[in-house]
Amino acid sequence: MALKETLKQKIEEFRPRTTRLTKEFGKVIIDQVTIDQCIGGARDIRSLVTDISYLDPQEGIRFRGKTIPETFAALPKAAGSNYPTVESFWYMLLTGDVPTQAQVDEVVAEWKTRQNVPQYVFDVIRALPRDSHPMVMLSVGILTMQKDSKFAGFYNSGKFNKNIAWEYVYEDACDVVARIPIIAAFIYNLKYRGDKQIAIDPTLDMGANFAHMIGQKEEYKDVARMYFILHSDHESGNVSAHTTHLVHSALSDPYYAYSAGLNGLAGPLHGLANQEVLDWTLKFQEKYCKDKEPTAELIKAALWDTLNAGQVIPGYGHAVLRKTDPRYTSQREFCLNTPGLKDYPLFKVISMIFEVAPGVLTEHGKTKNPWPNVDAQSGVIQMYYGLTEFEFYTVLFGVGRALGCMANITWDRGLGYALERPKSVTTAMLEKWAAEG
Ligand code: NMX
Ligand code: MLT
Repeated sequence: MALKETLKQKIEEFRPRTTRLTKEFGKVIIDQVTIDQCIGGARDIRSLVTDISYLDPQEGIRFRGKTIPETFAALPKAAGSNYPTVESFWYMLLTGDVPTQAQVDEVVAEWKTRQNVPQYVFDVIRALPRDSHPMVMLSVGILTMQKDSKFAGFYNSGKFNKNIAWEYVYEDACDVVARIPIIAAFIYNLKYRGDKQIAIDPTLDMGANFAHMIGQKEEYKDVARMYFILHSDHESGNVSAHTTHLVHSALSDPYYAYSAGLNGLAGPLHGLANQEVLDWTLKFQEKYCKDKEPTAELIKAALWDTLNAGQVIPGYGHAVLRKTDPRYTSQREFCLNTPGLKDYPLFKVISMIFEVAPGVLTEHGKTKNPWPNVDAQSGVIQMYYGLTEFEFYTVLFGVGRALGCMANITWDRGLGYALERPKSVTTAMLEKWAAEG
């Protein structure tokens, strides 16, 4: 059965569960809210639902119930590779099922029919100042396609019907995930390769084609597949997924929604941290290691300098995780298993930071989680393969994150989730409740 048909069956089977929960158990209390949470970024409040992925503070992410190693082991692999295609992962994120090779082939073929980015997108990106951040270019590129949104077209057709609205979100979602790597490659070539563009290779899967389109070598195909899968989803509360969900809850179409999500991903406390990690590490080498090898002592001093300047250590800490991020571990293992990368000097520095930073952050005493997150380990791999323009790293994150965000809003519409509109209170109200105990 084709992916959309399978999804239709899944959504229709699932709907009674959501309806029953709201109708029969709507008043069951699942959380309480403290003043701390109200002022402190709604941390830990259970108020979102998703079945695409779940983040356990100790264990880390599970995609559709599977840990990262289980995910990589379960999915059919790309031809000649140890890694699955992004397309097979997309099938699993949407349906919860591990696809057969034939089902993967169908998605790969379908994305090829969707990946032709309209020329006006390239024209608009080209018209931006060339020194715009690549995340601006990506966000604008996605937003520019809004005029052709199938969901918006359906909404404006006068035949809008809540029960089938998800099908139009799905159509836009598939277009977004198929096109976003093409737009990202265009931005990369425009900004960093003197606008030398490379045409799509229609024989390649998504990750491999991205590698091809940015002029990368063969080995980078697996890097792209791994990177996009690892960065895809981190349950619903993170800034990019939550923003996408929030904007789409107003029935703004997937282009409006994901462009907004990307704007959130571009923040230094979120996806931009991968760029900041490289910036921090290279500045550290420049300042402390001009004529000497990096040592744990030098790293410790640099970390304290950053903390004493009132700045955060990029790539460390997390709003939910309380252990090393398994996405960090997975990428670290990739480095350790890749001859050349294992002995790459920058990887040695990143590994040394991993040995030292948790202790320094614990002594500093502020962060609830002194362990590294995904961003502490992703940039070094890109640097090793010659993708040295680290302001581009958040774009890579954005290509991967499209998978999770698009899968989530497809299900949001499938299950008819409501407009998101939490209630605000005033400071005087908080003070009154505080006085009342
Ligand atoms: N370095 C220094 N201080 C930190 C760090 C860090 N890496 N992480 C948290 N803190 C501080 C934080 O600023 C806060 O200080 P204050 O009370 O003065 O405001 C205090 O510790 C408590 O924060 P937490 O409750 O531990 O963390 P929170 O949930 O608020 O924030 C992050 C989570 C991820 C925003 C935070 O850990 C951080 O800023 N990390 C560095 C940036 C980063 O790596 N972001 C990427 C996250 C992953 N991603 O890809 O999105
Ligand atoms: C993410 O992948 O979105 C980040 O780890 C941030 C988060 O989960 O809050």
